[in-house]
Amino acid sequence: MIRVVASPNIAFIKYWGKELSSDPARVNWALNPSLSLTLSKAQTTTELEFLELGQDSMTLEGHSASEKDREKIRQHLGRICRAMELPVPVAIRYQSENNFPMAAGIASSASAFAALTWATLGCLLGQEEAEKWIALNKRRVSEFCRWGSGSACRSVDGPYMLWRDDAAELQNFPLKLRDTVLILSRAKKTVSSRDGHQAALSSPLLAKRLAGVESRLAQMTRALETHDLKVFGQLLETEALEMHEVARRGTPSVEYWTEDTRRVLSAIQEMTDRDFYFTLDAGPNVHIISERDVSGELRALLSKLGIVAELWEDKSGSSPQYL
Ligand code: 2P0
Repeated sequence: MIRVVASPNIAFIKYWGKELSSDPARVNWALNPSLSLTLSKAQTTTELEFLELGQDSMTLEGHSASEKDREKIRQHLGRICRAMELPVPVAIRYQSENNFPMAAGIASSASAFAALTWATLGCLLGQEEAEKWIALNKRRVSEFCRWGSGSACRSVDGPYMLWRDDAAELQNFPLKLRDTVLILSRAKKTVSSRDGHQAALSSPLLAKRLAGVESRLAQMTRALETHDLKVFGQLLETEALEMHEVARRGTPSVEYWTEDTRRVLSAIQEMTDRDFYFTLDAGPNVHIISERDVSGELRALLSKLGIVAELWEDKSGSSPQYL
């Protein structure tokens, strides 16, 4: 039995829009490069066992997995076994839990598929061999994760990951950043990321975004390398607003924000001389990226606005680990 823990990531430069390709090697192939911060406190813990007979047993968050989730897990595991040229198990026991609220606006698919990839390799090769193989084949492992969910390919290491084409690689920046999530809504996402990616393709703003995203990435990379938090923050916010505007202008229009999202963002934008900056995932919750602990200021801001919201205070993290 293999036990593994993996963390999700928050994108600074977003993956929004993927290729429509029937080539299995190009599944979840992003239209643009993306840059992310791997978290540490938010974790998915997955247990996996290959069985020689019997039937699959799969539980997610303590409940028997849905048919759709079973299919996804089976498919992902099968693809890795075939890519490794090793036999697909007759049956599996799979159990996975998150320590963060699913509706916290922290992408659970990234940590879920990173954990499943590590767990599958652990079952196939044995933990010790898997650790060695992963260390020697980081890009390949990132590619395996991508097959499950695009953003998962960035959860293979950290803190900073750059995903370009098939896989993501570690970046070295001198800053230690944290992510404080203002959980404004716990409601389930109205539009899945999958449908969001699809709708983005019809957005009249997508072409312009794609033409400019490399330049924004280069500027953000420079800002992170030179420890220029202010320039980084401005680029971070422009990027988040742009992704959501692309989504909004798609057909169908995808709106992830709530009234509280709008109010919080306006109030933050009005604050002069900030040293913390916002970004958003595909949801209404606001992620605040900063170097220092800004939870006090954020609580004061929420209270001033009369908004009741929990904070999820996270820091930077790294690669999944076997337990
Ligand atoms: C990102 N998001 O870069 C962007 C920004 C959400 C907003 O990646 O279809 O769950 O599984 O490849 O990775 C969400 O998309 O989509 C996402 P799939 P995924 O983090």
